[in-house]
Amino acid sequence: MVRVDFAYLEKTYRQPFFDLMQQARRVYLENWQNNEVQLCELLSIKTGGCSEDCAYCSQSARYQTGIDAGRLMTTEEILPIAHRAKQDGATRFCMGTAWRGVREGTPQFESVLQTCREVSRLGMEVCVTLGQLTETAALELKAAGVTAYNHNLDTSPEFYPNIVTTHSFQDRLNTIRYVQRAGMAVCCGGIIGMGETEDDRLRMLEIIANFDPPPESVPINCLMPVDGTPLAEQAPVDVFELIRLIATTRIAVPKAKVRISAGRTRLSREAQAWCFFAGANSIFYGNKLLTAANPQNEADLALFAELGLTPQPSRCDPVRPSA
Ligand code: SAM
Ligand code: DTB
Ligand code: SF4
Repeated sequence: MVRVDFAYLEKTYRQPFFDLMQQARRVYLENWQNNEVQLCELLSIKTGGCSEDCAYCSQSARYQTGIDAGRLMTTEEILPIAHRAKQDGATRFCMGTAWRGVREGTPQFESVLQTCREVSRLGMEVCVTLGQLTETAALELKAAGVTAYNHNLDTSPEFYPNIVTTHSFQDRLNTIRYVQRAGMAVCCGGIIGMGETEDDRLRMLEIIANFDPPPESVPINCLMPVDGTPLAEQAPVDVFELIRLIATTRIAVPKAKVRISAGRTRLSREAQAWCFFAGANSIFYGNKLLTAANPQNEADLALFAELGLTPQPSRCDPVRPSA
């Protein structure tokens, strides 16, 4: 594997816009070719009341955001929602919990495992984002049919302590390692617009692009400012910074799905078209993310029709670490 270094990312990211677009499109065509976009549906299966202090998050118990702590949804409650997501055309179903991490052997984790077994029987890719894992918990999730685990680095190691103090950047890396060792695909990206610099974003990308194996998908979230959180007043991200980051991610991690994630409600159709041209090939689909709004399905399908994009069929091919 060739190391992607910071200097290369910076040079790539800062070249004239249209040169960057052309380079990213070339890399996209070498690796994907087909104008397909993966549709992933999200469901928050345990909302709010989280012990952590992530400054962007509506679900932290430390901030008054109007999101109350809920209980874990049962398998019976989740299955019809997954089924409907499949009927709507989603091929990946992603379930999230407002947990610091998983506690093995608890009835809650057993229930999540049962849910994963059942959702995987629907023939969808199963992704979960449950916070920190132990090595054993990762193996149990893999055995339950989970194809991908989402665990974002969110920003650079240098900026991370400005955003979260209740766990460390190294904790995040450890969980990602356990996911790789268990043979699940890693879904790992970040958030932009939290007050970090463009260099912070590239330092995060440098780490993600050098994972071994590389991540299967890289979600790029634009901060959705939440009233009551320390980041409530952050200004929106400059759209060209977003498009440049997507393009640089496509070039740095050519075989990963690059997902335009949170914040699409604030992007125009034209901005989204540029994101796809820059190499994005996955979106969160469905009217809701975890707690925040997402574009309506009809609007997404109309944009796909306009651009000649088609939904990507399911491919369950988790990758294994080489060492
Ligand atoms: N608790 C688990 C964790 O922290 O990994 C899983 C859920 S957490 C909500 C998943 C990811 O959602 C975060 O890492 C962050 O990237 C993204 N996210 C959460 N709130 C967001 C917001 N307000 N704007 C943009 N992205 C957000
Ligand atoms: C990811 O990178 N983005 C998703 C998913 N992984 C779990 C979450 C976005 C959350 C947006 C804010 C909310 O809905 O509360
Ligand atoms: Fe939100 Fe996850 Fe942080 Fe909890 S650990 S506050 S759910 S981002």
